[in-house]
Amino acid sequence: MKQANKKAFRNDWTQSEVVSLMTKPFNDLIFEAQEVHRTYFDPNIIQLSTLMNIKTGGCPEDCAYCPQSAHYNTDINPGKLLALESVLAQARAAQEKGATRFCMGAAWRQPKQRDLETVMAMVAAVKNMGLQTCVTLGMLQESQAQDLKSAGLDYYNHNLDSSPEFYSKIISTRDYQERLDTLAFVRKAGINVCCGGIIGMGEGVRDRAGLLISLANMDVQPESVPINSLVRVAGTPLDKAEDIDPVEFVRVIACARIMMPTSNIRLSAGRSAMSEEMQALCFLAGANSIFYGEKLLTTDNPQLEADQKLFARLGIQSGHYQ
Ligand code: SAM
Ligand code: DTB
Ligand code: SF4
Repeated sequence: MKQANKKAFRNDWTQSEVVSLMTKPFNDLIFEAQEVHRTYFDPNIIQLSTLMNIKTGGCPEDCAYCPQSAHYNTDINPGKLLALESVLAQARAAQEKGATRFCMGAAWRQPKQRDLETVMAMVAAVKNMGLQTCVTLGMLQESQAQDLKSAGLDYYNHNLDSSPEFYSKIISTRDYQERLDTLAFVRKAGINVCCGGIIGMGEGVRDRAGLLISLANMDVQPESVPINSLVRVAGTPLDKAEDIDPVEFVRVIACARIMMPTSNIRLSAGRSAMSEEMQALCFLAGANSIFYGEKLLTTDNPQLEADQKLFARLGIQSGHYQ
C-alpha cells in the first residue's frame, strides 16, 4: 500500500447510493475507481494467491453454486482431509511459481476439532516456508478462530456470497447471520478477514449493491475481498444460470474498489471464461489480486503461462503489499 495512514473509511453506504454508483456512466465509474486505486496502491502490481483443496466434496451444505455440495450430483470424487506432506509439496511449488499467499480450502460446514488441529499444523508449516497463509473451512466457533490465530494464520476466507435478501435463494442450510458471526470471531481473534461473494447467480443490481454494502459497512472492512464470477458446474442448480454481461461484472469491481479503498480486491473464480480484455478492465477498475495456478478448488483457472503473458501485455508485475 502506498499510504500508511489507514483513515477510517465510510461505513454508512446506502442502497440507493450504491445502485446510483454502480449504474452511472461506465467511463465516470472507472475514472473514479482508478483515482481511488492510485491513491492507495501501485496500479501495476497484482498480488498472487494460490488455492489448494485440502478436503474435497461431500459437504452437507446446499450452496446452489457449489460442485462440492453432497446435495447435487456433480462430477466430484469426495475425499478425506489430505496429509500434511502433500499440502507442503504444493505450497512449495506455488511459492516457486511466485505466489505470496497459499489458501487451503475444505468442503466442510464447520471443522471438527481433530481436523482443525491437522489444519493448524498445515498453517504453521506453510507459514514457516515464508508464505502468507489463508484457510477457508466453513463456520467457526470463537475458540477455533483463536486456535487458528495461535497457529499463525494470516487470513480466513468466509464469503457472504450475495445480499442478505438474495442469499436465502441460494443457500438454505446456513443463514447470513451465522456467516456474520464467524466473521466477527475471525476479526476478534486478530486474523485478517477475506470476505466477498459471487456475481452471476441471477441476482440483480440491488443484490450486488447489497453484498458490497454488507462488506463495506462492517466496523472494519475486510482486508481482502474476493469477487467471484459464477463458474457454472454441471449438476448444480445454477448450471444453467444466464451469462453475465462483462461490463456489469466490471462495474461491481469498480464499486468494491471505491467503497473499500484499502482492501485488496481479488478477481477470483471465473477467469477462465473471461477474455483478457475483460480481465484488463477489472484491473483498471481496481482489482489487484488474483488466484494463480491451474486449479481453483475443483474447477479450472487459467494456465500459468497465459497469466504471465497477460501480465507482460499489460506491464503488470506480481508482488504484494503487506
Ligand atoms: N466450505 C467453505 C465455505 O463455504 O465457507 C469453504 C470453501 S467454499 C468452496 C469457498 C467459496 O467459494 C464459497 O463461499 C463461494 O463464494 C466460492 N465458490 C464455490 N463454488 C463456486 C462457483 N461454482 N463459482 C464461483 N464461486 C464459487
Ligand atoms: C473465493 O472467494 N473463491 C475461491 C476461494 N474463495 C476459496 C474458491 C472458488 C471456487 C470455485 C469453484 C471450485 O473450483 O470448486
Ligand atoms: Fe460446502 Fe462451502 Fe460448497 Fe457451501 S460453498 S457446499 S459450504 S464447500
